[in-house]
Amino acid sequence: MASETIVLLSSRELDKMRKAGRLAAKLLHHLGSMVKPGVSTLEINDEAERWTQAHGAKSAPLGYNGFPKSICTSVNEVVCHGIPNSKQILKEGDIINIDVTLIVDSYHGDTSKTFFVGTPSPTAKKLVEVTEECLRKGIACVKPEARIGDIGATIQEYAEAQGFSVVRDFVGHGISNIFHTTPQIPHYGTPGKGKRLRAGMVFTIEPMINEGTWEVEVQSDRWTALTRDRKLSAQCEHTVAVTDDGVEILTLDEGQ
Ligand code: EYF
Ligand code: CO
Repeated sequence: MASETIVLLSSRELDKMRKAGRLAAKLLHHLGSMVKPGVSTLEINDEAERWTQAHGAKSAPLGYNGFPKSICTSVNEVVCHGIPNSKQILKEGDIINIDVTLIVDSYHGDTSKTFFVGTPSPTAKKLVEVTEECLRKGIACVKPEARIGDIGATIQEYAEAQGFSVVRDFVGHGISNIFHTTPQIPHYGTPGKGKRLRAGMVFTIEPMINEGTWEVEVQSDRWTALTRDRKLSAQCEHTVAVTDDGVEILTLDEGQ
């Protein structure tokens, strides 16, 4: 991180973040409807790119640090940053995280969700449900004067009580007209530690929860992170703003 300063967004900037967040949520919902056995992750990527351009937005991952595609598609043991591929065909029982980040009027909306391909195994179902609850519990910690460590501690306590582990190597991040900025938001930690939250801060919370070990490896493609034990990993993500009286989730679709 270039600086430890955490920028507070103006109400004009928050309006732009709302627009980007809402559009990202709409795209994620749309891509979720494509998740079926027989569909390739490249087909999902290509529809994301087509839809993004048709809505006058830009995909942030494409070309970011050289990333080759418009979305991340992380299947089963892939923790994050999976690269869509024509040879990767979804099959019954898989889980797939689709992670989209859109740029609208220079501001970013970043959201992800893990979808079931057909009927999940009992373990996959529990892992995804626990991951979604981790995100809900993390978001519920967000209010002025709370500490960044409160978010991670709450997520870690719940995930581990359910028999799962929390990935350490990737964290949530500040986001605005910059894709990744301060603060970092770990999904593990100690209550009462870390910087205090202030109204106007905007960041992602994006817990990656593993069936087995929390340790990850990065593949030789230099992007794809997978569990060291090759057991399942799930993730979900929202972009949130700290408000005067709590939190606003910026990446909700209408009706969510
Ligand atoms: C070695 C990237 C850089 N980073 C984050 C950059 O949606 C995201 N987070 O919620 C997200 C998506 C992408 C991303 C796509 C590319 N990157 C990935 C892996 C390694 C790395 O630097
Ligand atoms: Co994301």
